[in-house]
Amino acid sequence: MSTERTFIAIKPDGVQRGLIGEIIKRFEQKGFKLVAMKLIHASADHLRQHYADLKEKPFFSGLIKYMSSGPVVAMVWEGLGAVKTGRVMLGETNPADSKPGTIRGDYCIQIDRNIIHGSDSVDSAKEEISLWFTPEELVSYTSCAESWIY
Ligand code: IDP
Ligand code: MG
Repeated sequence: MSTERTFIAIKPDGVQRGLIGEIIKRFEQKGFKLVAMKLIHASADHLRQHYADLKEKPFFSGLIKYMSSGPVVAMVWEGLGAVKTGRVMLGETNPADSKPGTIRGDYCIQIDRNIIHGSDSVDSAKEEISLWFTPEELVSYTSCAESWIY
């Protein structure tokens, strides 16, 4: 495993339902390092770019409407295997297939209201991070998760 960065976003329903703290807590307590974070009401155009690979899907317009319906918490988390482990922490795309203990398994029911996004590969993480953040917004600091005793 290598140190990676993944793009995680709490979707509008997660924000509206008061799940920001719970979700951040899981990534923080897992041991990942928060590198960037902002609350942002993204435009439909921005979200069309973010989900460009899904533009032919029948649910695409509904997805853009959902994602632009309110603010999202956009974050970058860093650590060993952060992309793959982040996806495991999220659960499956369909909450009905997500095991208890995962974020989607614990907090949602519907595939079209599944409260959280996470990059699915190191390459897509890089693209998503550059879409949502400027290089200056990626903060450089040392966390306890990097100190010698850890
Ligand atoms: P992922 O978020 O687990 O990576 P993707 O297949 O990339 O799943 O789909 C992106 C998002 O599109 C999902 O998180 C979900 O919000 C929505 N979505 C995926 N499949 C469906 C569907 O069949 N109906 C409605 N929305 C869907
Ligand atoms: Mg995806």
